[in-house]
Amino acid sequence: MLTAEDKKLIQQTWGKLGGAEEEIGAEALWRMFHSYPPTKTYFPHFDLSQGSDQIRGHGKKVVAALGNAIKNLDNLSQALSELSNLHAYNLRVDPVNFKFLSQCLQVVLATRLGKEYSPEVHSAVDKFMSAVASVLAEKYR
Ligand code: ZNH
Repeated sequence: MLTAEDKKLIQQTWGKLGGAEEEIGAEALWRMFHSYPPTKTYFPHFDLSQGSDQIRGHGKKVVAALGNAIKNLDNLSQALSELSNLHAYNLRVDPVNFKFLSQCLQVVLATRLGKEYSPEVHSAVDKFMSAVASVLAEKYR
C-alpha cells in the first residue's frame, strides 16, 4: 500500500523529470531489452537499436501512462483499466516482465536524480511500480 508520504514523494519525483519523459522511457526500455533479452520477443516488429524512433515513441507512451497513473494514485485500477485489458488479452505479456521494466526504470531514475533518489524515494517508486504491475496483471487468467 502506498502511504500518503509515498504518494507525495512519487509526485515530487515525477515533477523533477521536466520534459525528459521520452528519454527516460526510451532509456528504461533499452536497458530492459539488454539486461533481460527475452523481453525483446514481445517487440519483433521494433527496431531495437539504442535511441530508435520506435523505442523513443514507445518509451514516451509508457512514461505518459505512468504519469497518468500518478495523477490517479487513489484510483489506479480505473486509471489503468484499458491498459490492463490490452496487456492481458491482446499482448499477453508474462507478468514477470513488469518487474524487469520497473527495475530498469528505477536504475534510470537513480542515475538521473543521483542523491535525490533517496532510499525513501526508491521505496515509494518501487511500491508504485508494483501497484501498477498488479493492476496490469489483474485480468490474467
Ligand atoms: Zn506495455 C504497449 C504501458 C509494461 C509490452 N504498454 C503499451 C502501451 C502503453 C503501455 C501505454 C501503448 C498502448 C497503446 O498504444 O494504446 N506497459 C505499459 C506500462 C507498463 C508496461 C505502464 C509497466 C509499468 N509492456 C510492459 C512490459 C512489456 C510490455 C513489461 C513486455 C516486456 N506494451 C508491450 C507491447 C506493447 C505495449 C508489446 C505494444 C507495442 C506496439 O506498439 O506494438
